[in-house]
Amino acid sequence: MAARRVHELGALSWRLAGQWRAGVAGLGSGLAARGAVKSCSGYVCVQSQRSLPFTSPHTGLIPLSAGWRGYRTGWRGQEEGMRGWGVMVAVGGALGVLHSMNYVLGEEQKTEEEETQVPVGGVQLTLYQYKTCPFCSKVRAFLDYHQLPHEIVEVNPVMRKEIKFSSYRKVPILLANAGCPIQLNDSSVIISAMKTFVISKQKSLEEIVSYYPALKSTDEKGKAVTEYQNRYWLMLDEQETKQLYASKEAQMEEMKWRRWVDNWLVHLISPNVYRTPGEALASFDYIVREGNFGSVEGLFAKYVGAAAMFFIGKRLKKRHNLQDDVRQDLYKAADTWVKAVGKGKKFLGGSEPNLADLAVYGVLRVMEGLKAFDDMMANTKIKPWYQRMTNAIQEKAALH
Ligand SMILES: N[C@@H](CCC(=O)N[C@@H](CS)C(=O)NCC(=O)O)C(=O)O
Repeated sequence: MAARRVHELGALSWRLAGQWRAGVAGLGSGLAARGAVKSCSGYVCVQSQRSLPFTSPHTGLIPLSAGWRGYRTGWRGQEEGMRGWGVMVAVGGALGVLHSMNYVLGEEQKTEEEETQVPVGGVQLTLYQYKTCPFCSKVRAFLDYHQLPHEIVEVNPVMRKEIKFSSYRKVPILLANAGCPIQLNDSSVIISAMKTFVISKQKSLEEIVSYYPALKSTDEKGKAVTEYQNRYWLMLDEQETKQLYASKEAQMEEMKWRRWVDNWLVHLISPNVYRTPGEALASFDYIVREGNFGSVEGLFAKYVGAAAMFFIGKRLKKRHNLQDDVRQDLYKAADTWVKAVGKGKKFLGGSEPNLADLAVYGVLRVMEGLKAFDDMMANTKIKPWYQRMTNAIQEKAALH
């Protein structure tokens, strides 16, 4: 049991979890408790099936206002997400009493401001995540760039009790609460649905989400697979589409590269960050530091998880047909991406990042601070684009 759990620990080990589970079938079933979130009407609005919600009618759902665009955003979610890490202590200790006082005063002002930042539709977003999970990082990059305020709940990867309300047992999960919670599963569905919601003037979020149904099937090995229809498609009318994309090609290109991120780029992360025993240990050290672990749990995770992932990384390398030297695939992907962006352009989206830029950035960012990231920066042409992305997201944050 303990070994299975450790296996689930790595947020970078999203692939591993399934493999491990298959190996020790049955042990984890107790963890996947079906849950329900009580809504305003006392009814369960959140999907409790493994499929995406909203294929069946929900009682008590409040249609979300299309006035989302009009509201001012803030960074409360981010700040609260960091609360557990003792931000106050760090800031107070580092900057001294005077600075701390300024900070406290600043916080008070911010709190007042935040009270005026309630979205028109009353929609509150909560992102359930592992900080170092590439899928979650992708969603965060999207939310941050679009200045959509959100609370962050760091899920404990061992028990995952923070998402016990959900029968969908992966992260990211985005809960949009407009009186009743609407649950969005899968990073690309979350991004497509939320982008549609930000732009579309006609549709409620509930309606938008209904356009991304979950399709369940079994693969050739008899394993259950869930696919989401329209995953990369934005549900916009002709006029909205024309406003967003300079051309049909630009729209298709964005979809193509978003797919590439999910089908190829993410698979390069684990084999690269767990490439050697030393790198695997450094990766798990980072995962444990950033994640929501108990202290004993964390220690256990660090060493056992690193050892397990070193071997699993090799298996993943084979499964995805990576070269023996996995760095070469990472370098190639980075340079392929730079080439796709093009010479005279800042981003694939032109002067502003599009959803593909945000997806690539979100995935690569989880390697920051690790050797694989430094090697990629040193051996490819991706650095200027990456820096522009970092600046673009920081500039948005600075506006608030
Ligand atoms: N296709 C999903 C993949 C999400 C995913 O695999 N998440 C991993 C964490 S990185 C997870 O929650 N794994 C837990 C599990 O498989 O039980 C997405 O894009 O959101």
